[in-house]
Amino acid sequence: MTDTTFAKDIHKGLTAPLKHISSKYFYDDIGSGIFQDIMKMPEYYPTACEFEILSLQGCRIIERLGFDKPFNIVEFGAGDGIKTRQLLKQLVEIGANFTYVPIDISKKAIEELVSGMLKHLPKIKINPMIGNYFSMMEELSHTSVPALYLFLGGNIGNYEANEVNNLLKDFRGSMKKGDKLLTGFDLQKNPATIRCAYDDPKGITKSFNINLLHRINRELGGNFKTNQFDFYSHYNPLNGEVRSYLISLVPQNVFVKENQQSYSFERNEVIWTELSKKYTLREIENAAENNGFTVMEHFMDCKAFFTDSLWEV
Ligand code: AVI
Repeated sequence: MTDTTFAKDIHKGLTAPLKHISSKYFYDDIGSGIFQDIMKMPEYYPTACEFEILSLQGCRIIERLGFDKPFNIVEFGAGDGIKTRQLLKQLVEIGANFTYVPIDISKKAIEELVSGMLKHLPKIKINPMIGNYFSMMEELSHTSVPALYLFLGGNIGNYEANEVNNLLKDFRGSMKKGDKLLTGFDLQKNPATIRCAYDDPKGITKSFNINLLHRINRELGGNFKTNQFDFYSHYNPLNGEVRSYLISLVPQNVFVKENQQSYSFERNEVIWTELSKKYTLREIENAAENNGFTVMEHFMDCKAFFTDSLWEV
């Protein structure tokens, strides 16, 4: 079935002066599968770092919540839930009275997450919500139950600075006094480490990007010849930004049936596909303060590559 928003965004992005496809379109079923492979790559450190934080420091995070009555743990975009499970397991062990509320736009993703979670933690209370984050948050903000909101995995790094502020302001607007937000931020580190994570020797990240073109072919009737595109990723240590691109190797025209439109590419013309921002602790603190939060604690892995930063309102 055609997704018309997708068709419109592709048209807008491929007719812009700097061609662009939003990284949110990486995650169809095939792209989500490739992302699972990325998370298993030895070069892609964020997953292992956050797993370590939640496994080894979960108790300390729980202590800092200070909730003395039943509470919700609300998670945005939980993925496969393996990392979150480390935290929930520790809550179950201490007999905490909580309900896990995973939110995702995809029914399939939620169903898989819930069955995986119940397989490992059969006694846990789960109240899954399918839909857009903000309408779900709006709904939750009307309850008097305190909440810990989780925005893990470094997803915040995929948003531009103005989008980060809008997102945090929206979170803040739906949170009650005493609610907490735990956000995963990838930290600035040796640029060579970051470069390898986003341009791996096996080309898995390249196929993650090329899948965007396959997806346009599959869903919008495009005729991209994907072997005529290369992948390029660049980390700028001065601003902490990884930016990734597809490069047209030859001058070419690509027709997209759904849009009844041909798009022309010059040789070496780029399509920008992703931002993945790496933060300093100071930048994280500024983001919190500028959007009405107070930083309680940064929970970092032993290499200080990644932080789950706990904020309160
Ligand atoms: C989902 N997101 C946090 C990943 C990241 O690290 O920015 C997506 C990704 N892109 C390339 N590798 C992984």
